[in-house]
Amino acid sequence: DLTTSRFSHPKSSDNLATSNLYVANCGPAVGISFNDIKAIFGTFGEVTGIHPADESGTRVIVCFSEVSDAQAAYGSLNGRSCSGLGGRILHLRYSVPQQPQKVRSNGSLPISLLSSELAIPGIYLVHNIVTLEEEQMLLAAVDDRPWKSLSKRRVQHYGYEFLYETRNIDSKQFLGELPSFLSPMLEKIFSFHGICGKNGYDVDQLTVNEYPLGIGLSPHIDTHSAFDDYIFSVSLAGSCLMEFRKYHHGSWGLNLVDKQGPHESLNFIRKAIFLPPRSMLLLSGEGRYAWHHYIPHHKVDVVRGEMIRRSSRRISFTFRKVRTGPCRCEYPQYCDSQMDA
Ligand code: AKG
Repeated sequence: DLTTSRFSHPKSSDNLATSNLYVANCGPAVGISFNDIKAIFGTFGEVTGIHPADESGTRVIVCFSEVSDAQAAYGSLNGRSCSGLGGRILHLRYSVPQQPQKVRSNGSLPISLLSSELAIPGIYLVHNIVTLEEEQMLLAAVDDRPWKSLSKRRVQHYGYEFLYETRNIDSKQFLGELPSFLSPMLEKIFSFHGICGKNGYDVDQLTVNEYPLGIGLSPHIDTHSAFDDYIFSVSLAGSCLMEFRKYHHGSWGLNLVDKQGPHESLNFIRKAIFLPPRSMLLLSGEGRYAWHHYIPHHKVDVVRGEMIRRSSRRISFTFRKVRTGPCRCEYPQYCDSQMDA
């Protein structure tokens, strides 16, 4: 078991001064090393630690020994172009340490078969959303269309192309309506009254992924500003495990006091669910906005002691609705709309 401290950083920062600053638009993913951060913030006082605020590499927590030093840095740097960082504009808030929590080290991860066992708010698994015949029809339809090869898997995009470099779509490049062979599936998706609202839910973007045996998918949260509240993913032809993880803020990074290096106390809550063929996973709410999802690169998944060999390929149909305005979710620390605002 690992003990980690966590931080929250409420938006109303002005009257909440603490010795910890949450800094957005700053981190290794935007070319700013921890040493650069230490050099800039160190001019305001003793910096005792620098921690990633999440996995994005673009947000950090900078800890000072004195509140007054954090206030000085806040006053000088927040919303201003920072000459030591090539003119980059940093967005700061005060960050509040929370009670340390015990976190499982996750040597062996229990695998859920039902979304009620997984117990992540907003994640639902529906078994047998399509019949065997519908599955064959859907596979034949996509196999009749051109695939685009990525380095490890093949994809097709409908409605709008998903751009992997930006993890977004180009809303000006409409590829056309979703094809009619999808209609039976869309009707079933829309029938999730109660979960998705009484009037059903419209989707206008589909990514089809083909995973060869042993290939998974790296951890990600679908970009908040790109897609709306509900993401539906139908598994066809094969099964896999999907894992979810939620980062404990402040649990890794450059801890200057304990002389820990980056990644030394990497710490997540992890959960996993088994996705059988013809099932549909719905990501919404906290599960869509605050949990990373990914597929381990396994040839065999061990589910409750049983070895389940993956088939030669798994095809997933991921349906999403392109967002038209900024995201206003309740998870600003994961939200590019609210960070960039
Ligand atoms: C994505 O396309 O972003 C996914 O997460 C696909 C998930 C899946 O293959 O089920």
